[in-house]
Amino acid sequence: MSSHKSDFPILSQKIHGNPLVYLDSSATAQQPLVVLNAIQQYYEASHANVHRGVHELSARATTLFENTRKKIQKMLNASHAHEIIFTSGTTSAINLVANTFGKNFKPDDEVIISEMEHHSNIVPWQLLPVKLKVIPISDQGEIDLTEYQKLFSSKTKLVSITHASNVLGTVNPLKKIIEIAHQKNIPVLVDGAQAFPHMPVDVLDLNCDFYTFSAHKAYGPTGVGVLYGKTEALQKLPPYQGGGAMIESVSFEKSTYAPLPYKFEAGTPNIANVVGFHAALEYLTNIGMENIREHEKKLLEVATEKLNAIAGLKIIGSAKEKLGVLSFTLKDIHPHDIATILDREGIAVRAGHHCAMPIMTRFNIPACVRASFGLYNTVDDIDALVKGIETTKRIFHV
Ligand code: ALA
Repeated sequence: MSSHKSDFPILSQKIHGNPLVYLDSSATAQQPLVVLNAIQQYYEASHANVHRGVHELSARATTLFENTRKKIQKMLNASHAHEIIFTSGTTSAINLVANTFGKNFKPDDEVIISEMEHHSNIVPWQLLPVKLKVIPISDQGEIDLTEYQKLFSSKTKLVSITHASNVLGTVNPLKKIIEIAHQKNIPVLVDGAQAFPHMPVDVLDLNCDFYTFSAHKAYGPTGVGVLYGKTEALQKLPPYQGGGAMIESVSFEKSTYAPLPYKFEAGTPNIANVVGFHAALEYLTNIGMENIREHEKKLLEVATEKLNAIAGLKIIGSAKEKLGVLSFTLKDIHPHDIATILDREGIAVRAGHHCAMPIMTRFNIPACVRASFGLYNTVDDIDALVKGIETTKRIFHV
């Protein structure tokens, strides 16, 4: 895959006098110029509220907004456009399901999650009267499928699991996980925030009941997320937030609700950013999700080899199927110190618990450094990271 760095204006700058090396795409990815242009053009030529007006601008805005829904349907291979619900992000999509599907949970009901979940697939369930059953992970950072099967009981209501870990990079064997749950008539929600931007996703092939992801990790703008749900799964859910656009009729005695997807899209949506997201999705499909996956696999291979060769550096997570995510510790140097020194070299990585504290507990570390790759990264970026780590070692005399 040829380098796409020059498509991203933000990446051409210097940080502390050094060329920016952006290795924090798991936190948020950068936007290609086509996305920035699409948002500006939308505001310059087509902005109006959607689904409300008969005037030309409203019709234009509605078409652009709905085009993004159709594009997502196509990319996910979903059966219908109405199965794509716009939210403000993955977190709000999971909260939507928790607060509707979980509305009638009883305190001894159970939701199965895994030990590698991000906080946004832990805390929404903890706000409900429900018990969490946790699938353990191995030292390599892989789901234990035998233990998973043992967690089902007559109280199990849902399996809610990440497609890929934001810390370990592990890509979970979702088809198997979903098949096992379905054999027991239990629906499955997938947190796809990390996976969607980095690999092809086919919800029909996976056969998941719900799939969630965020635009900003997929080279789109912030403030937009997606909840995909099978029609029959979404139809069973009560409305979430009340307001304009989600109703069919309103009186003081009784209101009735709009059909899918609008039933779950109360209020004015994030129109401009949904429109901008279309440009990001076009950009991704023009490059090809398979090509992106291959490119990032190669980067991961090179980075794993080079980082493993650094004395005192320990990589956290060595699953067979991984995304371009490399978390590590370096002797007993605090991850924030490492990230601060790397930043002085122009290298942006994330340090801390990565909003996944239970993973830190599992690997018995307080925190770690994470380098995460996007489609714009190159082997030169990995060399810069290695050089930055060597500088850190020199400063700390380790
Ligand atoms: N989930 C985001 C991350 O992993 C915030 O950094």
